[in-house]
Amino acid sequence: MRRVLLTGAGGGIGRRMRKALANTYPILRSSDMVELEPAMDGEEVVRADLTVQEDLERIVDGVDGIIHLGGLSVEHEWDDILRTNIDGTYRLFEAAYKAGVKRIVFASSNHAIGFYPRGQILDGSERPRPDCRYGLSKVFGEALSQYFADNYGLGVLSIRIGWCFEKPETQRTLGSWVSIGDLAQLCRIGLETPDLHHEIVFGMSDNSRTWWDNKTARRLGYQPGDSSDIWAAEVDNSGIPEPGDAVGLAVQGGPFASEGYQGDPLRVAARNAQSKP
Ligand code: 15L
Repeated sequence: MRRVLLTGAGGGIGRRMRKALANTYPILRSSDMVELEPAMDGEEVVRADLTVQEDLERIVDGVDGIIHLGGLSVEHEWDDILRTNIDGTYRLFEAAYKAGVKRIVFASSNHAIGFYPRGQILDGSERPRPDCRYGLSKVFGEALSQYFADNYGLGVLSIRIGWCFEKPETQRTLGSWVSIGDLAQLCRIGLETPDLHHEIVFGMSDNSRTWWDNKTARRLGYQPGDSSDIWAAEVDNSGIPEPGDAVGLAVQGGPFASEGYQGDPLRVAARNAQSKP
């Protein structure tokens, strides 16, 4: 890997990932549609809109591998999800393949499986259960990754990222927390593992209280260096109620599966209808 493209480099994870990957590859090409901080040593900074074809072709040119964090990272109206996360991701993969890129790390999300009940252990082999339109777009991205691996021979790692913030705040995020260092390690596994076809792993640290068995990541050599366990007592004693309605509290996706999430009127009507005797 000589030149690695990082899309979404201006987002919450992207800004930290830039620093975590600094000096890992000879050139890191960081791109986003928003203005980025000035380039560090060994970095190129490129302004690009993933919904504009010429921009896509420009950012993938001369690249060996891609970490695709770009796109919408929470629920939005369907038209926006369709344009950015579905059409934009397809076009990025296609442009990458045409430009000779061999590896992609796809930032999937735990919301691809957010409607599984809490307590059910998942290992990535089960069928998807998206908890919102955003989660649905991540299921599309995982299927797209499989298709590009099977059809075009691209090596792809889909990472179902959990809670990648400074620290966990709720019982749910104690299970799904991932440090930026551990997530960077997973990205490197996706870019550097020889003979990778397509695998789905969980973007989580070494958390004791979790619903995910990350055995595929371990098989690929993942050795997480962090754990949410150090915050377990703080979260247990915080007294802060977990956000979400009864459905959200019962499933792994939490607030993303809750009635009020992003004010989806269809969901509100459906929940009302379901709760009638
Ligand atoms: C995600 O996919 C989001 O990008 C992030 O902002 C968090 O909300 C996270 O999921 C979560 O599961 O809470």
